[in-house]
Amino acid sequence: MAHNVFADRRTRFLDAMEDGVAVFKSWPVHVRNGDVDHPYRTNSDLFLLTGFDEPETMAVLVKRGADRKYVLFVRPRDPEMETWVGKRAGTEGAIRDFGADEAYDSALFFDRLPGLLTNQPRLYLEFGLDVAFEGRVSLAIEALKGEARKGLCGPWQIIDPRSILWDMRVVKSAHDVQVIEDACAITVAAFRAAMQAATPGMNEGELAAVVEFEFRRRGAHRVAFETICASGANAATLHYIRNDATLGDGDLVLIDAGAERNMMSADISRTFPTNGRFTPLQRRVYEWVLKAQEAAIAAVKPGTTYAKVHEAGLKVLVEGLVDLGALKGKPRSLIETGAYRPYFMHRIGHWLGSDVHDVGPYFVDGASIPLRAGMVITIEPGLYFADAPATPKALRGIGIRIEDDVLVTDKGRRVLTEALPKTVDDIEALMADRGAWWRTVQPVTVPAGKKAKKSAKPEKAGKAKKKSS
Ligand SMILES: [Mn+2]
Repeated sequence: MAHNVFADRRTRFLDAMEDGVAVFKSWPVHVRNGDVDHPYRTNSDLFLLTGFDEPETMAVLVKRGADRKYVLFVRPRDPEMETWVGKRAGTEGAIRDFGADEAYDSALFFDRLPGLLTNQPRLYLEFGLDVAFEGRVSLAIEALKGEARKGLCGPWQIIDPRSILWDMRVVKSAHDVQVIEDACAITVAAFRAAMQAATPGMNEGELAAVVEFEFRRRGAHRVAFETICASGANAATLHYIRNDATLGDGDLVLIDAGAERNMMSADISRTFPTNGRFTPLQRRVYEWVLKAQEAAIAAVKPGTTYAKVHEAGLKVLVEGLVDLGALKGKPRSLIETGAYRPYFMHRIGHWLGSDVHDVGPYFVDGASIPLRAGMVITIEPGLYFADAPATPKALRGIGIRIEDDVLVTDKGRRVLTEALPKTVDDIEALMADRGAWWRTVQPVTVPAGKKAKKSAKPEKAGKAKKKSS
């Protein structure tokens, strides 16, 4: 069933492309240090069209009228390497499990490329990503043109397939939405845990680890992005990932995190008091951000624009800044002059999907694009008061962002992350039994009985050995 999803996407892509050849390449493995690599994650476009997540992969789609072909170039089976780093699909697996019409060893890609490109009118290739690879491909095309007297020619046009894929990806299928909802459910559970685990004196990194612990045991394959866990004034750094300060009593902590599952992301932010109770001033600031978020979410519906959603949130934030004494003047002119920017310096949100900041246009010909059912957008207003001389004294060290993931529906919107508390009262209620998470944490993904039996065997064998020696 799962593979039909990828076959469907290939069909949609092939329907949209003109006659020619499309080549997609996996990302390279990146060295971290010495012989340690960064965790591997392949190119989202390649994955969405193939479901194949191994490195050193090229996917080729060929179209000539109704004639279509799907070729995968993959790492060959290698028993020794597989012993060290895990199973490979190999060429047989690429055909049997991933639906390729033909499959070859990836080392043969440049041998086979001229044959694939010969007399094709155009090549679809993502460029600007791997210039060495793209350079070799263009040399292969040039070499074919040198064979013109033999009747061979390479494609005259190179088109970036993202011209098709961005449109395909920005409107989610029912299946895409379901996978995003899985990632959202995991992320909601992790944030609940963090709220119930937080206590002053903890380290930001420890709290971030609670979030990521919940991600993994609930089925996330990785984080969608580095977890941000920023207490006090650290929250004024939008993408703070040092996560090494101590949570101060009376401080707020801002967590912005998302699980990735089956190559789809969630992205949530919540800000809450480390000790479970907002101060009156924190509550005031928080409720302005929440009001702005609610206004922006309420603006989400088909036919409206991204810009209008942004403006709906911005208007409330600026009213808040005036109410809080951070700005003086009429909200309208403060928006026109951009006077609010020291306290709110980003946009209201972004597309969400396989990439956390998902692909897809926001503007076409300078005009903000209309929202369509199936789009998923994050709504994440914030107010940030850095610990700086220009910031009103009382507000310094307060940084608040509230972020939810919102699906545009036929009639309006559905907040995919609405199960997570976000009013002051609901957060305080959830945190009332401070540190409860540490006392109640139980395994959720491992069926305890089965696993315990297995691991008991070698233990017994070990004991027996000890006795006999
Ligand atoms: Mn976000």
